[in-house]
Amino acid sequence: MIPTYNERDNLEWIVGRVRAAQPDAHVLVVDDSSPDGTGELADALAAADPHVHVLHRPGKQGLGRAYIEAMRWGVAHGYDVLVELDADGSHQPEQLGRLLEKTDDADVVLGSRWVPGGSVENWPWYRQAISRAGSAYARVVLGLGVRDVTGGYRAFRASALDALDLDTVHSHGYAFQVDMLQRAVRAGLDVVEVPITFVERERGASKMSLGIVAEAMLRVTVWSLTRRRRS
Ligand SMILES: Nc1nc2c(ncn2[C@@H]2O[C@H](COP(=O)(O)OP(=O)(O)OP(=O)(O)O)[C@@H](O)[C@H]2O)c(=O)[nH]1
Ligand SMILES: [Mg+2]
Repeated sequence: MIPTYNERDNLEWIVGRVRAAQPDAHVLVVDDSSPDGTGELADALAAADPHVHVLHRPGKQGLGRAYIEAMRWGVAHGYDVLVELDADGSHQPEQLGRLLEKTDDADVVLGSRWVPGGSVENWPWYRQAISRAGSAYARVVLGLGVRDVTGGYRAFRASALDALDLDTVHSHGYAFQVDMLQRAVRAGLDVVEVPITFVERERGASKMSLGIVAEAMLRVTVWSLTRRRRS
């Protein structure tokens, strides 16, 4: 599942890399009516390759909504494993095999920057510090026992998605990744991390914003308080 918003310069490159790395896998592009024509390019790729599929959404509604729709589509079409992958090259398709291997004995496999062997390329020290600190905060206050809490390179066994109650997921950016993870942990699913090398985007504009970071911090804090009140 590759969510896209204005990724025309990256799409063909990333889809080609997934197809080369995992020839049996199918690709689902989920485009939110990108003004730059990413959706039309995705249609052209799908027309030329039966392993490529496209969902068009009416407007930019955030990463979380796009992934939920993609997951429902994947379950409805009978796929066994559903993988989240950014379009900008940060998640290397050549490392997809590492995640897929582990889905034999885990329900959720996290591509992790912050376990031994994992790393980030081309991030300034302060961005690494913010990401590590954000993960540490969410890990501690939510009791998650996982190093990379906000990462977006993840594989889910389709059979495990029921336990996550997708209907009630309302978070969008990094908060979406934290939300899915805490649901998996609370449901008692097997969650494992595998090291990945995350590469900062080279082309196209970032959709990361202060709002996305604020949403994540606020939601994590609220979740931690409700969790404490319950226990
Ligand atoms: N469909 C859809 N895709 C989105 C939306 N927002 C972001 N994306 C896609 O989600 C992926 C991750 O977004 P990025 O902008 O790379 O966010 P990021 O990785 O936190 O930020 P950078 O490190 O600056 O790249 C990319 O493939 C985006 O095109 C959205 O609202 N809808
Ligand atoms: Mg990115």
